[in-house]
Amino acid sequence: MSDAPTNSTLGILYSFRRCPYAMRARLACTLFLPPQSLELREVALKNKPQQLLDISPKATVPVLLVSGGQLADSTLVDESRDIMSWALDQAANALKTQYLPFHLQLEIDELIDENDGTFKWALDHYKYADRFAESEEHYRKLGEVFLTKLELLLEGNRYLFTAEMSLADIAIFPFVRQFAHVDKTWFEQSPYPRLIQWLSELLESELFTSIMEKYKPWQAENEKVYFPK
Ligand SMILES: N[C@@H](CCC(=O)N[C@@H](CS)C(=O)NCC(=O)O)C(=O)O
Repeated sequence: MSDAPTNSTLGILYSFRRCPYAMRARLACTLFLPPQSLELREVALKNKPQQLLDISPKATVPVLLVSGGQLADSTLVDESRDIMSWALDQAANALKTQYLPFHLQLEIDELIDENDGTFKWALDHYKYADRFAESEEHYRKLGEVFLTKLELLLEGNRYLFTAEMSLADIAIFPFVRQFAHVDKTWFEQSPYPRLIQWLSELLESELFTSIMEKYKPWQAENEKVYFPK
């Protein structure tokens, strides 16, 4: 069976439901692509399909294989931020202007860099503190540097940079969600009321619900799942 994306879809998205990087890719694809543009392949990280390993030796998710007719002509996009950019490139100009306003591009990029760098490091250490030298509180404090920054941004706007959702919100909230889930009681009473509200609105949105639908791990013989709905 050929593994090339079919001509009727824009490509194949390998994803993992609970991965925050995969969430941001699914969020962007849902916002910027027409329904059923992609074939979605849910991956079990402990049992990655050979088709994924063949196209992407580093084998992280998400991975997007953009259709090129034949597999040899297809383009591999194996970083979540690049998948977001690719999806935004497919969108109409009005969406591009909303989600990545020209005058904010640098700031949005820098905030996502910080999320993916120091905040993700603190998040992983907070979540698995028993594997590291310092206490849970120590790593949580390090993560709070970023939470404080987000809280300040939200003082000025409903979303991180403007009154409307931008790429920054989509790229970052799946990671804040993980941070909040380490100790929900602590998060709920933490001194970040705007952040709590922002996260709760995003988590309750139809957009988030739609990308969290559960699928069985992909197998070539199963019926294809198309995405977004
Ligand atoms: N820099 C990558 C990171 C992706 C990543 O690390 N994803 C995790 C899952 S959340 C993964 O695939 N890990 C590989 C594994 O667990 O085998 C991106 O932004 O796409």
